[in-house]
Amino acid sequence: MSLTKTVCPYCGVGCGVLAGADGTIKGDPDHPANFGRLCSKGSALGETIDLDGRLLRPQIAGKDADWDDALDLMAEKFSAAIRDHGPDSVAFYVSGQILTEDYYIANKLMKGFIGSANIDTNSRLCMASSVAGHKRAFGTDTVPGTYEDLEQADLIVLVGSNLAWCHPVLHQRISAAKAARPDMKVVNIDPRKTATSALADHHFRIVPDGDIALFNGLLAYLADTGAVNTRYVRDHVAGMMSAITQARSDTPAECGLTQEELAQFYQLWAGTQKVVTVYSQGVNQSICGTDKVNAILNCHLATGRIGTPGCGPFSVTGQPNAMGGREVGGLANMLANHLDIENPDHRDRVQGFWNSPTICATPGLKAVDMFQACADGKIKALWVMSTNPAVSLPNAQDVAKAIANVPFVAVSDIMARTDTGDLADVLLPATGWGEKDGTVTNSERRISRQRAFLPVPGEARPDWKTLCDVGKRMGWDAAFNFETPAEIFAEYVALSKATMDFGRDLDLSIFADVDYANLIPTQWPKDGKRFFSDGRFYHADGKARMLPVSAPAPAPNDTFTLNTGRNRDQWHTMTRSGKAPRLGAHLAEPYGEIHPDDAAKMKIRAGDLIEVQSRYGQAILRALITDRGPKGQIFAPIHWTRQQSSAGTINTLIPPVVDPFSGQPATKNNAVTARKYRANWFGFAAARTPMRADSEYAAVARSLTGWQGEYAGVETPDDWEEFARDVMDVEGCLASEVRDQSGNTTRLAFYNGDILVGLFFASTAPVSLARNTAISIIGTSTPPLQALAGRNGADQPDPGTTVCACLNVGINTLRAAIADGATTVEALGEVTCAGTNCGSCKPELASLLARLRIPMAAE
Ligand SMILES: Nc1nc2c(c(=O)[nH]1)N[C@H]1C(S)=C(S)[C@@H](COP(=O)(O)OP(=O)(O)OC[C@H]3O[C@@H](n4cnc5c(=O)[nH]c(N)nc54)[C@H](O)[C@@H]3O)O[C@H]1N2
Ligand SMILES: Nc1nc2c(c(=O)[nH]1)N[C@H]1C(S)=C(S)[C@@H](COP(=O)(O)OP(=O)(O)OC[C@H]3O[C@@H](n4cnc5c(=O)[nH]c(N)nc54)[C@H](O)[C@@H]3O)O[C@H]1N2
Ligand code: SF4
Ligand SMILES: [Mo]
Repeated sequence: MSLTKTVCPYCGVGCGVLAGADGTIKGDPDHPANFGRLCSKGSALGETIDLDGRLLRPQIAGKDADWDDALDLMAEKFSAAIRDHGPDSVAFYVSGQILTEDYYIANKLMKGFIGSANIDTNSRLCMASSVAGHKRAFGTDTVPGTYEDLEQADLIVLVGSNLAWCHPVLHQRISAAKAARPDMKVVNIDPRKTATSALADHHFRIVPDGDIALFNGLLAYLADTGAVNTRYVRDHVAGMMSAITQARSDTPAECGLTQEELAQFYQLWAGTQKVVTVYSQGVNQSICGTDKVNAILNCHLATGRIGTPGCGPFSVTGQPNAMGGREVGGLANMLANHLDIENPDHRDRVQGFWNSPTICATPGLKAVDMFQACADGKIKALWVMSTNPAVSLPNAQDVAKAIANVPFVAVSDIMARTDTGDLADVLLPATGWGEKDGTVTNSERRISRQRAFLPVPGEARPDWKTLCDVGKRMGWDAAFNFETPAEIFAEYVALSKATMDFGRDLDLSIFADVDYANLIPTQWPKDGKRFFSDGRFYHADGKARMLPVSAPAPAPNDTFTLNTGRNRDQWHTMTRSGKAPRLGAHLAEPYGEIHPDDAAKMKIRAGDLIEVQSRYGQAILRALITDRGPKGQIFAPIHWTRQQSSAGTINTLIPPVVDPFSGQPATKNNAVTARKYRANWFGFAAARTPMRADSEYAAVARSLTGWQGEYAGVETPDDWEEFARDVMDVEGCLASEVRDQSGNTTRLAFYNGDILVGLFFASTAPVSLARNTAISIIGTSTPPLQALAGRNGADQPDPGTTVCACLNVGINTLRAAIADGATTVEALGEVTCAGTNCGSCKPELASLLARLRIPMAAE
């Protein structure tokens, strides 16, 4: 079958994918981001394109509706709000996961026609501090790095980045480069030891938000040891002395590294010309995120380590089109094509080009403020597109209430049920990945085509089309009269040409007259052109700026710090990755990583639950006792929503506190309290059909044979069979039950004929059961006694929690292989197949080996 060239819809690496309508997914060997590689999420894309759970028709007030009615209602409600309350009474909240063409239209409609800048994006939660830091230092939001720099560097410093899980193909490229050039050094700066630390020569356990103290210390060291490139600074940089003076007033040791570690890091950095500093959410998502960015940029500018191969700061973008959104002006404080809202010449030019009746003159509401305005009743009509703010914004519980408080809410999504969609007056079905066409820009400014390879399901429509249809119905026919994404792209490129004389970095002229259908992945401004190689920046004097920044006073916290982030195999709020059973199997529940000493103090044992609280809300999480993180810190993933869990939405705990320059929320370092959740019962269920996450603690997930669920509570249900029937769909099925004599455990098996369709285990202690075995016998005719013993017919060993998601290899299988003598990741792969497909689990295989490997006689 013929395969279509497209790009992966997940992370900002932007890997090329060859995809077929039958679900075939392969890495595109010709794509310069991945040269054929894919990670576990990319490899499992074929499992997420089914129509299960999709929104296939518009809905008004929860009922199926015609597109015409939905669009008329949209135009009517938005127009009425603007007429009665002014343009700033409406808002769009969009996403780094829409295409550039969607983004361009949303921005044009809001900024040029409605005349407000109240359009912001989830990139505010993601990249805003990098944008602000770049603008302060370079005069524009340029990401100068390329992926090849990562392979050419002699030192890569990964700051606040779990690249192994979050940008796995870049991680693979770095590990391949390091294997080929063992002298290459990698340093990882993160309060936690992560899968990424395994690749690093040094993991430096920084205290939360210690980054400015660390990099200011580095700047002072560079100045003190004569490592500053004085010629470069004289010609190309302003502000160095004040930055150094400020840096000297900080105490590096406050960052948590020992004097030896500081000396090691500073010597390595100062002594290596080719340094790339990669940074991500541990830097951006902070109360001082913008200053952290500038603390890093200061060191690169002071040494002239920017604009040459193998050198430079590199903010890696999270979402597939985070970069495209920045380019088209998706943020509330930017205008299209890297132009400035505050600059009247820029505004006039864009307005003239759009031939629009108006143009916003001041920045609009940034995400957190936008939802506060919703809560305050200032927003009368809101359109959310391709993002799930009721889960992903801080203080998520109140954000959900704020959305519910808006008189008219429209949500464009591909899924029928999301926590945000559940609050909408109108649901607008969007075509998803594989069904839609357009462009995205990856972390290295490479624009690639997403191409459709699937039929459009139901009545779904591309987001750009829905936006145009609403624009036309609001009275702006000519401006939104687009028939194809190619026409929109052409206008976007033309706008870049029409504004080139402003001398901005964003130059799309190579895309003029491009063959859109056959566009090959291309970097702007031009493949091979390097930004800042001539030492020219975008401030009026052509120089870059070093900024004086100072470390925040260490926040006294005698309770716990809550750190949040990502899992290897899930994507954000799981609306897509949650569909793939083998991805769900990696970590199937909302969990909190807690240090063994803290757990011991709180009498928490493996399998127990912890209750985490802040003044904003609470969550209940499975305790994952590990010394990966420091004492006093709990790390929890961001993925669980109210759809799959009853108490796992982590943002209910996070305060809506933001960086003062970027407005980006600080979601990595917040004070919480924690204690053991005193559950009186625990339950586990496996079934063929979906389950309900319904009890004080509950989490459901796809399994290889259907669904699985974990339950717990304080109040013990009176009747276990009734409870099990309530959370599982086993109507009309017969139940077999086993209780132990003490009454502490109850086991129920449900049969449809002789087919086992559901299993439920309840206990007064955490259910200790080989989950994978229970799951594996669902749908078989395993007889009741065996089924209730949690064993399969053949008495096969339990493979344990999945480590390799692609080939479904469990931890017990790996342990056995190590016990049998496997000593390398390759050997494990040969024996068990683990890690031999996408390779995303290799860091975990390596750390498992490090822990369990039998020492050789010579060691
Ligand atoms: N598997 C997977 N991959 C993804 C995503 C996903 O959902 N799942 N999402 C994508 C998106 S949108 C994004 S933005 C990226 C995010 O990619 P990353 O930023 O790499 O991921 P996170 O897990 O959010 O956070 C990274 C690390 O920051 C550390 N950290 C916390 N506080 C500090 C601090 O004060 N200083 C330092 N130095 N480090 C700190 C955390 O311990 C964590 O390990 O991932 C992208 N890739
Ligand atoms: N505490 C904490 N909070 C965080 C973070 C953190 O590290 N810690 N990270 C933040 C970051 S970096 C990010 S990027 C955000 C991510 O958070 P969100 O953007 O809220 O998460 P997603 O699940 O990616 O939401 C995307 C939605 O778009 C839908 N969708 C998919 N494709 C399409 C399409 O083509 N069209 C339309 N209309 N809809 C589509 C999906 O079904 C889904 O509902 O979370 C942020 N929140
Ligand atoms: S690294 Fe993985 S998730 Fe990111 S673009 Fe590549 S295949 Fe997709
Ligand atoms: Mo992100």
